[in-house]
Amino acid sequence: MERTELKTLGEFGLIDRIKTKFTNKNAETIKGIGDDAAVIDVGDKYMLVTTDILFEGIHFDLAYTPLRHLGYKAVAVNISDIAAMNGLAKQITVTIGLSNRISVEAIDELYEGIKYACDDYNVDLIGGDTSSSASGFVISITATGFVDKDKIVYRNGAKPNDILCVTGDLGAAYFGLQVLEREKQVYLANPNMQPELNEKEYLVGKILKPEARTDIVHELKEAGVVPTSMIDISDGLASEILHICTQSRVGAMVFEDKLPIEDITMLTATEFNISPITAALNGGEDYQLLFTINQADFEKIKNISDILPIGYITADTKVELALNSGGTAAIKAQGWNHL
Ligand code: TPS
Repeated sequence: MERTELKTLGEFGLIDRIKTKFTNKNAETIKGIGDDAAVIDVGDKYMLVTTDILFEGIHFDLAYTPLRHLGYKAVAVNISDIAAMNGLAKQITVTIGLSNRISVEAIDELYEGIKYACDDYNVDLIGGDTSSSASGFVISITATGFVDKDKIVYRNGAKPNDILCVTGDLGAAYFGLQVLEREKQVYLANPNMQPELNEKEYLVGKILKPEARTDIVHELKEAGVVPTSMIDISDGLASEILHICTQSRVGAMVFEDKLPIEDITMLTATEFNISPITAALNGGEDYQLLFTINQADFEKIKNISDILPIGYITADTKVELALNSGGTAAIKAQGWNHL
């Protein structure tokens, strides 16, 4: 029997391999594996289904992650996937894997965060499962949502000359994580030291309590426009642009000087001696929406704050960054890859 290391396939290679083994049998299944959410025809609307799993040690470290925030984030990242299809989430199920390290009070806190997110995003908790876990704490959420049939947006609709937009700043969550990791090391070396997080609050907030951009879904609807393609930025801008371009069979030109990076992100990047551009491209966990839109429709939304043009789609399949120093560099998928 052949044995191939998972690393040789990577996360996306593995998804493609699974996808080729299944074909859809039901006419209601409009889209299965391969977008931010699956799409099911339920009559006058499409239903959207997505799921995300978070593992202790891979997605969060309980040393610096309050369970209230973890609950909120686990909901928000699913709602972000529904938003990436231009839909709004309505229901979630929550599955948790627990060890006896976790107290009843800690679980109460987790569900406080889940409830907070359910109220913020107008979502109902409708079920789930509970088990013990031998590999640390695990939380997996499935979300369902809905979108009008004529408003659904996939990853594969980008067209040459479309404008490429993001919905907020990038790289902050990455530096939030760096700050938390640094403070953890300081604490482990000397538990009496107080963590210095005050001026880093913005960054730490971005990693611990990300928001799903459902406000943008509402704004696009109000403006009467539908993007040609959309995705949410979980693995990093570079990786997500490549998903859109590969699936749409197009390329893109992104301008380095248009990448939205906050001052505090810039300052912290200098402190850590890490390029802020690399963090913006590959840091991940920004949970902003990345979308393409035709030029006429872009005119109708260009004054909405937080919708920022960063480049355009090209007919050839090169995906490039126009550098401040002149010239261009290829954008490569160096985003977060779990395998
Ligand atoms: C303790 N991290 C985890 S998942 C992910 C990133 C950038 C991308 C999206 O994942 N280690 C700890 N906490 C973290 N937040 C990270 C690493 C960074 P997915 O593809 O599963 O949505």
